[in-house]
Amino acid sequence: MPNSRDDSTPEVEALDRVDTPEGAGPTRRGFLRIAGLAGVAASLAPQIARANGRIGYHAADLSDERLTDLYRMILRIRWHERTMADKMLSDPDYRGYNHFYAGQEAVATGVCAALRNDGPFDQIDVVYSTHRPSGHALAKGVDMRAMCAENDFRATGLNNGYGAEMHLSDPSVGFIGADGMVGPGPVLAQGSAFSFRARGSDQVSVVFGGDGTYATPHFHSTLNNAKLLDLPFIYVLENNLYHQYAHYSYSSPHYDIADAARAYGIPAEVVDGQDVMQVYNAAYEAVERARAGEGPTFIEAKTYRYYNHWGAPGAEVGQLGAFGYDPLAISSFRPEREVRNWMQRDPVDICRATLVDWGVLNAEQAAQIEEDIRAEVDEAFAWAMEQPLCNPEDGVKNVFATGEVPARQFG
Ligand SMILES: Cc1ncc(C[n+]2csc(CCOP(=O)(O)OP(=O)(O)O)c2C)c(N)n1
Ligand SMILES: [Mg+2]
Repeated sequence: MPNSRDDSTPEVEALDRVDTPEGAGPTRRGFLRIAGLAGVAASLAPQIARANGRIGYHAADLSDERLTDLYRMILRIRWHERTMADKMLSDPDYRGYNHFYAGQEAVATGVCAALRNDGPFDQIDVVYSTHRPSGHALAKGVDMRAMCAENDFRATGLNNGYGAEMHLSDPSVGFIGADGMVGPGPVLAQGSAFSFRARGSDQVSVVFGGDGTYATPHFHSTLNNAKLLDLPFIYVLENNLYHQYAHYSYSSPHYDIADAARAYGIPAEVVDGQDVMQVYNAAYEAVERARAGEGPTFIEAKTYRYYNHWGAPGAEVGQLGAFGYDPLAISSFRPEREVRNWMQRDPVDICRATLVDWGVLNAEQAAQIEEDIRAEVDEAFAWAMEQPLCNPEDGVKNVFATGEVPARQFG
């Protein structure tokens, strides 16, 4: 997978638009060609991706404990996703749903590892998430038990069962929240960055967004403003190739969406989103830049989701990922071989191989850590399932203000 915007690759050529009788746009054949080439690019990439030559290899300076924490976090997200998918498929009483993040774990883990996640609210860094929030939430430090309970609408959940997956929020750890709307997230995140600047704080505001956010007006106005004001802002674009069921070439003329950020004068890096070290390296430099008052950074992580857009169609209990035709797909579907090809460059495997190669862990220790994390995830789900359900009649609570509200508009 090319890391440089200057690379002239077959993949870039594959994105060339083909004129059709309906007008300019990629043909179905073109779509399959792109998808196939993306798979080829993934399989040609080295098993342990090297750092981008333009950024430092900061992950090498992390302590063994912190490196092991990266591995733990990737596994925590992975087994949360797998367990939840299995529950959706097998437990008729389970009400939770998710846009699964499996396959993308190294992105959230690498970014959040470079942030300040502990301390008072007016000193920690903040993260604005998307409709695919569970990995971002865990990586930022949200309690897994509370999140599991929330996702099943339990009264003792993270947000008292009112929010569930697309409205998860925990400001105490700087996880401002999930966002079911595709687009506005960056505008809000930029607002936080503006307030940090106004207060003279060295906090950093991060927004995660998918490739689908490119075509929204918010993407462009945010990047323009963030650069004009040189805000402490980081846009992490997780390019998992698809928005819902359409390949991103249907809505973006760029092979690297990072090129669009460069046009706004923002330093932008394209990283291998399957390699947590590479994501961390880019995030580290972005955070340094923001804290030094040198403005925003754009990071595009090339990655892939193993499940379908939403829920668990096409998945089977005990099996990672979803294959075959997605009955929810309305426009196109992804080739099964593309899914399998990306799974060969799995973020768990890449992180484990790196840590074993660096002598941080041996294979037995790595296996034991995975076993411990699986027990932690099972325990979190078991706890959540014992929590009281919230009352339907409480549904409108916290929607309207109660008591007397003084008019403030004119004074
Ligand atoms: C304003 C708005 N339009 C449409 C949708 C429906 N929708 C939900 S997710 C999604 C695609 C998002 O794709 P991307 O940004 O690439 O994120 P990914 O799902 O790949 O993580 C769409 C169109 C929405 N949630 N909000
Ligand atoms: Mg996407």
